[in-house]
Amino acid sequence: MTARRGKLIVFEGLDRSGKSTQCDRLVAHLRNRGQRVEHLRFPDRTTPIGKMINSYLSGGSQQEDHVIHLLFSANRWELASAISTLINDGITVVVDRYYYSGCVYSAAKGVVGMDLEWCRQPEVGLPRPDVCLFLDLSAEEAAKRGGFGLERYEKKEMQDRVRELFAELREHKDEADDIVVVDAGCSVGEVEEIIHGLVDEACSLADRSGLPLRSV
Ligand code: NYM
Ligand code: MG
Repeated sequence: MTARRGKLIVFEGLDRSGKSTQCDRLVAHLRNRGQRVEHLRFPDRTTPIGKMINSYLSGGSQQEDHVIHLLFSANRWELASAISTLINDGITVVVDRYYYSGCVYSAAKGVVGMDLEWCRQPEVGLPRPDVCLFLDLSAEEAAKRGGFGLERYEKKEMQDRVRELFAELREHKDEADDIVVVDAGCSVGEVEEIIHGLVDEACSLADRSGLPLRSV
């Protein structure tokens, strides 16, 4: 029997939608089951590019809109081959935000020419998720969870637009069935249960198909 490859599982959603909590819980759950799991998040603020992104998000520096978009993308590309290696070695990778955030947050700024399609181009070729779990919550509900933070983009109008664009991205011809919407308005435990079911389904589908890791 050939060893199974790991799976690439992505969490997406607005700020305050519960992604980080659910990521932590899924990682713990899979590890409890004896699986080898790596937990990543984007932006990865620890690399030199990630430090530039962190400074931009926290208001410490300015960046031209195309430039910051490409830096977010480059921050994924610097980890792309490491992700592929982990997966080929049988390790599942759980990621808190990925290129979907990259597309919608940049496109939500409304810069002329920077539509979803333009924003998606630098991401083409990245490791493609087995499943993207979109934790769906309105900006109003998200704001009730202790309010948005102080980072750039954490404003109601921006979050509303981001949510609309996530919906548009789900209709994109190349996103096929990768993105699954999860109602993030339920309790943490209920959302977790739903996620376990969806992840099991996506993982067994990948195992049955026997397909190698694909590219965006
Ligand atoms: N963000 C995140 C982007 O604008 N582009 C990207 O490619 C990614 C991965 O960064 N408001 C935005 C979304 C968030 C912010 O993410 C920081 P987090 O998960 O809140 O640390
Ligand atoms: Mg945030």
